[in-house]
Amino acid sequence: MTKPNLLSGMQPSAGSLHLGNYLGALVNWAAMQDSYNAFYCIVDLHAITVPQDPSELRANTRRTAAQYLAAGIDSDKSALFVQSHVPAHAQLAWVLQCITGMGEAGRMTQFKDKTQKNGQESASVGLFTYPILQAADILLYQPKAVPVGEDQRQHLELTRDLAMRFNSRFGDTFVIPEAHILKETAKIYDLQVPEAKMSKSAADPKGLINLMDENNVITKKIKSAVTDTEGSVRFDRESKPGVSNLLGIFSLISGETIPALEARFEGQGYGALKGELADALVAHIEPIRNRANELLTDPAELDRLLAEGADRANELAEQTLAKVYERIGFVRAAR
Ligand code: ATP
Ligand code: LTN
Repeated sequence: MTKPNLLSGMQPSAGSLHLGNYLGALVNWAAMQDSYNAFYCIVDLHAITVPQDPSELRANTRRTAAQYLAAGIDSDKSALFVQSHVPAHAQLAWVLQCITGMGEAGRMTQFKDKTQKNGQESASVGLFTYPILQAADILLYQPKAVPVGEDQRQHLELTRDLAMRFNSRFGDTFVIPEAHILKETAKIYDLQVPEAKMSKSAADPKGLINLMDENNVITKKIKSAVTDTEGSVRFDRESKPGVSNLLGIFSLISGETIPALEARFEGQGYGALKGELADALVAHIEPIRNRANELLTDPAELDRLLAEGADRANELAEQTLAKVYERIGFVRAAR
């Protein structure tokens, strides 16, 4: 039996992925690649919807690829590729923009959130059409599943709406994808502001554990994580967000359940919990960081893997785009 397709992506918008990206997305991506024909994309076209430094963007694209691979994405099983290497993304995005209503696009909350600080006047048109490019990313690969975080639910709904609209106007073309939203435990919170999700755009870098952080930095950040004054290690998201976040991270890293961890640390202070968690994280992250750094010493080999991934992606993407062009009424170029 052929495996169903799957697609997901992340922006190369920082030099390192953080523990939220890793536990919330990447671990799951690695686990799903056996049962799906998976396409994992580094969405550099999306990254330029906000100002980017060219040399940093280039470096961050390779660094993101290295971290995907180091965290277990297997380039033999899955197609790992850079979005700008597959021209069909921008081409399909144009077609989809022409069947999207202004009002519909204007309801996307991510655009509203991201323009809140500086106002919509200074935002790029690309930031406004971001979700339509994301719909193109997805629909080109005819995926059944799209594993994303809860924050992406609205973009997936738009993708489904556009796919159904195209299919009903022009004939069956796209598979209608399902969002595969990760379970609640995989939401990792900021270590300094444990009510907010861990995010690349956090104000204080001490709130994030990065996959590329050195061991002593990881330990220091865990030891200075915000807790509370009660002193007992127990899970209660409402009244003990800091300790609950540490327990959640510990459980995902070690595979132990939260009740088992609560029992283990009963009668001990937060120092013991933080000490053991820091050691567990260092042991888990160090080999990933080392492997990523090793891959980054040979950018030519990394680029070769990405080119291979792009070949696989282009093959399917071009088929889908050709069907779309045919259905919409474009004359095929004579060869
Ligand atoms: P930014 O803060 O710059 O918007 P981000 O750190 O939130 O970025 P994205 O690149 O938007 O990361 O997300 C990549 C993937 O990681 C998405 O699937 C997203 O749902 C997941 N993710 C991001 N942050 C977390 C988190 N704190 N916990 C769990 N999953 C997360
Ligand atoms: N907006 C997404 C990144 C993204 C994506 C995609 C995710 C761009 N294209 C296609 C899944 C499928 C985010 O996670 N911030």
